[in-house]
Amino acid sequence: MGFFERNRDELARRGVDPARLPPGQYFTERFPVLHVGDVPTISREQWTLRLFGEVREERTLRFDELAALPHTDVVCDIHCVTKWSKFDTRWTGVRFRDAMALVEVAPSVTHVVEHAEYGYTTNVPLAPLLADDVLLAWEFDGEPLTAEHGGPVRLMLPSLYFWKSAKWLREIEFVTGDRPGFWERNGYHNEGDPWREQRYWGD
Ligand SMILES: Nc1nc2c(c(=O)[nH]1)N[C@H]1C(S)=C(S)[C@@H](COP(=O)(O)O)O[C@H]1N2
Ligand SMILES: [Mo]
Repeated sequence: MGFFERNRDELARRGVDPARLPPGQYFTERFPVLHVGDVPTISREQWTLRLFGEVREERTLRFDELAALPHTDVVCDIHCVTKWSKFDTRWTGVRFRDAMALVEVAPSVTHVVEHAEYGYTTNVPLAPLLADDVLLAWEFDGEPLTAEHGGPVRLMLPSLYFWKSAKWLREIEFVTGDRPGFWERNGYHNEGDPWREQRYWGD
């Protein structure tokens, strides 16, 4: 029996339904740190988030303004394209759609580009971002999000592979038409649905 089968068996032994694991994934209790480049250290006081693009009037929020919006806890499973999944992760933040409501987005908008520190970008259609469990998150497991996991604020979009959840989020751009981001231009699948195993170009 191979590693992936043993891993699924282990999950079942723990009373977790192995059907929660997308194809080709294994579960881990660790929380790997994955990104390109250095970890930026930016304080909550220095941090801002700009909402721009095809909106009536763009806005830039400070951390305290974001944190003053109604916020919520989400418990979700996360799936990295490098094949690890982590179950029942708990995040605190503002729902993406509540932040989006602060700017009047043009009806023509179809996609969003997340812009992070050091120029990391990732593209997502608007529809999956409007789900209940999509957050601009600043806490993990009840603690401030550490710099290595994307603090002060990261996007949390559990329905797609984890590279679509930008750490060190700084700008949200609303666009009409798709515009592939960093990994999407460098070999990763444009859509990135873990249940369809959309890892790389051509999958
Ligand atoms: N800004 C930025 N966000 C990023 C990345 C990155 O390189 N830069 N990597 C992505 C990838 S590939 C993964 S798997 C997750 C990893 O998040 P973690 O380090 O908190 O586990 O962050 C995503 N967000
Ligand atoms: Mo990843």
